[in-house]
This record gives sequence, structure tokens and C-alpha cells, in this order.
Amino acid sequence: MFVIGERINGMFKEVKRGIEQRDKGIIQDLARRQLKAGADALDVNVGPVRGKAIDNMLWLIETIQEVTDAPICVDTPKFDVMSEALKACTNPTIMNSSKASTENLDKYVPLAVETGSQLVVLTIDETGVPSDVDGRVAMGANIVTKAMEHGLQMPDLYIDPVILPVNVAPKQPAAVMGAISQLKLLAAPPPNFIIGLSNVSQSCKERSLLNSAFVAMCIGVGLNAAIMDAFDKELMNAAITAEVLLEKQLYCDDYVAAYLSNR
Ligand code: THG
Repeated sequence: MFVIGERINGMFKEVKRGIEQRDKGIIQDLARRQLKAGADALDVNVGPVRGKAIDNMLWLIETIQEVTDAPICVDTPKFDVMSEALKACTNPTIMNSSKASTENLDKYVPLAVETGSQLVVLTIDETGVPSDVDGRVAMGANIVTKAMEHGLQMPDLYIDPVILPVNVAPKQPAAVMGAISQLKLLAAPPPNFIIGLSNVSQSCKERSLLNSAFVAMCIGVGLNAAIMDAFDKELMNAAITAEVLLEKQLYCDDYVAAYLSNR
């Protein structure tokens, strides 16, 4: 499981403060602690701050690169922020994300190939998020075709079937799982599958429980990456356990410790 720590995101108050006050300590501490907790990469999102998105993103990236060589998942919906950010990255990069419209794919996929980045593509287009499995599968097929056309290898592509909060969109968790089950058959080797896991429990009471159960279910159908809360030990343990039960990790009595010591 490729764990991308979600915490360096301006939607969190301390991160917003860190960005506004250019307080490197807050950001570097979050970077180190997420990696120590088992994250493989760090999501970096300036959040809903107004203006200065490029400056803020570049500052975050430079600040993080001072303390780690871990891959950086550049999380922005803006193409200009993305392309400037990639120039500042010396660490490996994951572009997060492109929408699935042809116009977007024709910009983002070549940029990924050119910069040697991996690329996350959401199953969202100008009509929004499909409400069912079929809509996601149709978009996923188009994403795979476009990646191949521009020469992006499947191991460098992540398809995100977009999970929404279960309290307002109760049919979506099953639709996400159905989409992964079908899309993984589309290419050999298949692309990677990723979700922004915490979306599923936003504004819900039992967040950790919902996140843990859902990650295990999704891993069962082929999810192999998630932007998630690496500080939630129960959640990390659930993900690791799901992989052991699928024999993606070898069982031993201390499999959690063994997994984490391999990071
Ligand atoms: N797909 C992709 N990228 C993504 C998402 C996705 N990036 C952003 C997001 N979704 C994933 N990251 C988060 C990070 C935090 C939360 C949810 C998703 C979260 N935050 C608390 C909340 O909103 O309640 C903030 C609490 C606080 O302020 O302390 O839940 O889907 N590709």
C-alpha cells in the first residue's frame, strides 16, 4: 500500500498558520512525523488560502525538501501552480491531480511524461463526478487510452474514482469499489488506484472506523494507494492487515512492526 500522508494541507488550521507565518517548523515536523508513522509520500496542498497559491506551494515544497527525500504529491487543481511546483521539486513527484476531460488529459499527461512525474487522474469531467460504476469505468478507460497515447506507463498512472462523504452520498463507496474491480482488468500491467480516503468520513462521527473499514474493503478489490491520515494508528494497522490477508505482505506474528520497519 502506497500511503500518502494527507496532513500538509492548508485546510488544517496549524498548516494554514504555518504557511501564513512562514513557520518552517510546523511543516517540517508534520513531514517527519508522517513519514515516521509509515507514510511513503507527502501530499502538499496550500488549501483554501486566497492568492499567492504559487508562492505558498513553492515555499511548502522547499521547506519539506530541506528535511526529506520522500516523494511529494503536489495537490492543486491549478495547472500553472502544478507546472511551477514541478520545477521546484528535486524529490520524486506525483501530480495530484488532473480531471478526466480530454482537454485536461492532453495538458497533464505530457507534463507528467516530460517531468518524469507520476500522475493522478480523477474520474471527474465537465459533467462532474459520475454517480455510478459505469460512468467511472467509461472515464477510466479514456484515461488509460490517453496515458498510452502520450507514453505514460501504467505504473506511473493513478486513477482516482473519487469518494464522497458516506453520510450524504451513501451509494458512492460501493460505486468506487465496483469501478476499481472493473478498471483493474483494463490494462496489463494495470494502472494504480488511489482515493482521498478521509473524504468518505467527512462530517461523520466515527471517522476512524469508517476510514479503516473502507480502506480494507477497497484494498480487497485492488486499491494500492491512498491519501490518508498516517497518524491514525488503527487506520494504518487496518490497511497493513488487509494486505497481509491478501498475501500482499507476508504474515509473521509481528507483521505491523515488520511492515513499518521496512519503510
Ligand atoms: N483525491 C485526490 N486528492 C485529494 C482528495 C481526493 N486531496 C485532498 C483530499 N481529497 C484528501 N485529503 C484530505 C485531507 C483532510 C481531510 C479530508 C481529505 C479532512 N479534513 C478535516 C475535515 O475536513 O474535517 C479537517 C479537520 C481540521 O480542520 O482539523 O477530513 O479525494 N486525488
